[in-house]
Amino acid sequence: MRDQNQIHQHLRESFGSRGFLFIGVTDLNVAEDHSRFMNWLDAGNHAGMDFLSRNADVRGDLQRILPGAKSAVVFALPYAPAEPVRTAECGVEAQSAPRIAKYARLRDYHKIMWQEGDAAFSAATQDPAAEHRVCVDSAPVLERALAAKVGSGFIGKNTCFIAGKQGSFLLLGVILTTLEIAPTITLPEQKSRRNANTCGSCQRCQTHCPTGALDQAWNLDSRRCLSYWTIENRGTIPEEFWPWLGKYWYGCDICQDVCPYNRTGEKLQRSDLQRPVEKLSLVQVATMDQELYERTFGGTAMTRAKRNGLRRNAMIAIAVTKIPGLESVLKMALQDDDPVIQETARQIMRWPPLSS
Ligand code: B12
Repeated sequence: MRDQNQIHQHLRESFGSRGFLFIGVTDLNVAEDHSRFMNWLDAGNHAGMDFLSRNADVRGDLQRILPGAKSAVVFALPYAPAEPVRTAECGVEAQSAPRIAKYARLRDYHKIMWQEGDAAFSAATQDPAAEHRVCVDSAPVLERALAAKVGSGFIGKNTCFIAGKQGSFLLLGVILTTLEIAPTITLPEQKSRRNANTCGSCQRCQTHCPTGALDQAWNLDSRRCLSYWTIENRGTIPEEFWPWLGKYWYGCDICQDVCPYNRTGEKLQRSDLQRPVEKLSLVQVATMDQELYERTFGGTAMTRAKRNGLRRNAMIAIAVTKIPGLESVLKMALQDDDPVIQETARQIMRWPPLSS
């Protein structure tokens, strides 16, 4: 067997030279995390995300994703902007204007992490006989649980993986491999770290979450999470959540923005991943056709919400922040083919703060 410290060192260098953090290596035993995941599902915390319940069993048995897999290598892409974001996206200049989550400001991270994570792993291990599979949101893998097992970080009360002083503005990738690589920390060490409450008495994420989604520490109820409603949900958005779309109209970073570990966190190292901010106004987003949508949002993670999801969010953000142009947006929306866009327009017209 090759010197394991040397393999770890090669992995660290190979991922590091591509602007990633090498988080570590772990075995594939996720039994404890999987039972936590099942309890979370049973309590309905996944809201309408059926993709989580569909493959629920597979998440506990990673050999079903890559037969013969023995180890998982975890790496991360830091994405906190190097410069503080002063101007909000979509042409609105005020500090308090509706914004999008930080990760969404990049070119789509999935493709970058699949391709370059694969290259980093192959260059470091140089074993053509071994099989591997790179997973970035693309397979039923508990990415945070694996990250937390490798020792260079922990799960915060906001449920995010926090790499200590490097913070949590990190996107995670997991590479399952048939290679047996020694874990970066031992089992007893894993256990003691898991039980350590590294957030201490801090509850900032819980108290600042405007919608109470972090009802208990270490538990996120997606039915109350703005990120769920603005990205994953395909229907209309309940009005009780609307006021907060005036702050974030796509995704939400509040529970990480307030986390003390993010004061000094790792910044995006690769400027090539930043995409030029389009100067579209929210009115343009709310009324964009397919061509403008593809030109503006194609190749970014924001396509997850699809064109009509972005339009729906923008319509609500306009109504909430009283940006001029609502009347013409509503007129168009009432004639739209999409029932969710039509219904959102009707909701806005009867929304008490506007109709009174
Ligand atoms: C579904 C999903 C969501 C859902 C549900 C989020 C949630 N908290 O469960 C919604 C749409 C709300 C969401 C939002 C966001 N998401 Co998301 N999401 C996912 C996805 C696809 C699955 C997560 C999942 O299985 N959730 C179920 C819960 C029960 O599992 P879990 O969060 O993984 O928690 C496990 C660990 O905490 C583990 N565990 C290990 N050690 C310990 C120790 C203790 C004490 C405890 C309690 C638990 C624990 O046990 C849990 C169960 O296995 C993952 C990708 C993936 N395949 O993992 C990305 C992922 C979690 N999301 C990510 C991101 C970036 C976000 C957002 C920041 C995006 C945004 N800005 O809007 C927000 C953050 C909101 C938040 N506080 O979680 C990143 C998180 C990176 C990180 N540093 O943690 C991931 C890993 C995607 C990626 N490839 O990087 N997301």
